Amino acid sequence: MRIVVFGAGAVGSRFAAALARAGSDVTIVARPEHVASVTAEGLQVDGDSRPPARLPAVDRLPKGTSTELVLLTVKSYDVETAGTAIAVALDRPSPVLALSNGLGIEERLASGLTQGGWTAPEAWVLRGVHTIPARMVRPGVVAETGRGEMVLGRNPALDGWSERLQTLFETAGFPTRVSDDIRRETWKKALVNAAINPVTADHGIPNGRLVEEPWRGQALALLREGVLAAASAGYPFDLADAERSVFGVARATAQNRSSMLEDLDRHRRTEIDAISGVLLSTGRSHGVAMPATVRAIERIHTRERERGAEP
Ligand code: KPL
Repeated sequence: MRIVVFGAGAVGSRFAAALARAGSDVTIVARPEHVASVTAEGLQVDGDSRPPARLPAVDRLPKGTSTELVLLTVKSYDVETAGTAIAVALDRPSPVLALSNGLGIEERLASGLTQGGWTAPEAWVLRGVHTIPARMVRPGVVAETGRGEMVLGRNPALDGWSERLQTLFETAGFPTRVSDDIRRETWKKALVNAAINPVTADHGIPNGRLVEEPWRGQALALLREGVLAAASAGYPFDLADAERSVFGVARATAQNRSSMLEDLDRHRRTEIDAISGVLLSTGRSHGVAMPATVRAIERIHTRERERGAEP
């Protein structure tokens, strides 16, 4: 399958390398320094003895690009702009699988695609969520930092695509399932991110250390509030199940540094607003008190300022 991975940072590059090795014809759209290394030496997976994956890399998608699928792996705050760039560049609409962290991603993507000229963007958007971790070692080299799962939603306008993509990801080595309720899966993943990411980013610890105190207690306080907010929006979760999900992901990605911690280390803006920020505004609008979430958001914004994060 011809695939464009739009926003190939660490995670997008892990997918790109695995899909290319499994036989897909993959192009990545990435930051200029990553593009330069991949173009010169290929895309290397750290510790993999095979030669680097050779694939086209560009920092802008050229007009008239032809593809069968776009994997969207940009940061949540870039989803709308990316949608516009995709719609402007592609020679005709194709399915876009949105894999970014956070809530409200489908709406942002549809808005971007509309601004780029697509008339019925909802017909092309598929949502997926995953817990597959990766780290950018240096431009051109990505590390696989644990195990995870891909969950794909459905779109009635894209009949059979979810199963087709399930096979695609499974063949590339990623455990994948199709869900009939991707909105709920998106909330569940947001709860996991809201518990893991701010705590690991604030304290500079890998995900595995979240099982230890005092971080465990901090993550649980965020999770409890997140579960109340999700319930207020019509997505009830059992707290014990949610706890098992959070600590299951923390263990399966023990060596990984969360994307929020990596963002701070690279002086980049984090996704705190699309994760904890949306949980907070949802909870507040239903009268849920969320003091731990308020503090976590403030701490991460302070860290962003301390690191001089790009706006
Ligand atoms: O989604 C992640 C992230 O870091 O953003 C997890 C799965 C928590 C891996 O770190």
